Amino acid sequence: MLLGAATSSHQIEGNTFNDWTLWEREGKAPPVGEACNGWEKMEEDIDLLLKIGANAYRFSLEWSRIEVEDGVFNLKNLLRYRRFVDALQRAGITPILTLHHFTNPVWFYESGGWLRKDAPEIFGRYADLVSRYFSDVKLWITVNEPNVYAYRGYVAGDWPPGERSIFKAMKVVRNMLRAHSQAYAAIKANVRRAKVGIAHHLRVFTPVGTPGRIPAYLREYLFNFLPIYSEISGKIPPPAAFMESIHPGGDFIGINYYTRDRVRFSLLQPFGVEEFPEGVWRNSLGWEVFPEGLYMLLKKYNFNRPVIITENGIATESHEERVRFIREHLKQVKRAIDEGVEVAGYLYWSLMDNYEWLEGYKAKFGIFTRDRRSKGKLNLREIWFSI
Ligand code: IFM
Repeated sequence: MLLGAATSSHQIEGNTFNDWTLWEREGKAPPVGEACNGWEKMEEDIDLLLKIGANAYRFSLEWSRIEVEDGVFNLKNLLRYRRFVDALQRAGITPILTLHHFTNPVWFYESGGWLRKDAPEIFGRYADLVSRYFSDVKLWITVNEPNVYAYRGYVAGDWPPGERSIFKAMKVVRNMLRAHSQAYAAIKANVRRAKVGIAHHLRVFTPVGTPGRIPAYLREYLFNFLPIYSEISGKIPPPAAFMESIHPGGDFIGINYYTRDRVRFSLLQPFGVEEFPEGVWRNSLGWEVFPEGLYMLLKKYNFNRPVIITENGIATESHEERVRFIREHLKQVKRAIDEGVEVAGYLYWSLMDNYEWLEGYKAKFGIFTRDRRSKGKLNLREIWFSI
């Protein structure tokens, strides 16, 4: 079984230049600055992984470093990731490469981004180039959390590009699924043994009272079911498309799991309103911690394939609480395994405290932390012990 941790490029590398940089410069998000100095010190992360006994590491390639202009690739930067993958493999750690984790090159963003008609082909070209250089990497994630990306950027509007249109959000989901399909085909053509999937953010939606079933069902359908069903079946259902065919994929099911929403019916909000009862275990961002939800989702969304828990983590200042969180979730993983679900991996989010988007550096998801004042010198806040 793959056991390890996950990160993403913008959240740890520092000094990135992409659409989030523009968002930060407009004062709409805290500045990422040097983050964890990961671009300079990636290899140090291997020591951290070895320290926790990890045999796998999920991280993302920063598209904006690789495709610096439309169709112009910076091979020097690509080879920097190549060296890192070599070092991981020498250390006996399986790399799991993510091609898109929320951030986009500025040229892509400014020309329409994921609303561009040709966005899937553009992404497919990037996936094709990258996979030629990593033909020995077995595990690939094309896109991370297309549902969250589309919701935050195109419905809530608090992430770039700050749109508020369900119609556009559906177009973005459709394009990301098409892009996944293009990338899937490119990677499979270049990497003989590749296993390719999407990292889906799944949530448990619990209705409050009988009328709450309606908005809970709507959320379940759009947020959980639509992207994962499209990936597995190769058909994108309404309202994102009318059973449009894409490449059926999902060599494994990637699940990112954090929380559940309790949903109450509202006449004013088709998706209902969330309830926050007292006395519930919550992380430092106020998200409910509900370990049993992982079991429920593993049972419901395994599609009789191997599942990799591509993210699961807690924002907390307390080491003890993090250990308790991991233990409780692993118990639920075991429960699902005992009932026949094939769980091929568990990756804790995150290896180290990092840039949590709008929350900046306030949310502490890390097993380790970095003392940012000393320019990324490691300060080992170690909480991992035998779980
Ligand atoms: O930090 C994020 C990550 O980028 C995507 N999944 C959820 C994490 C915690 O919010």
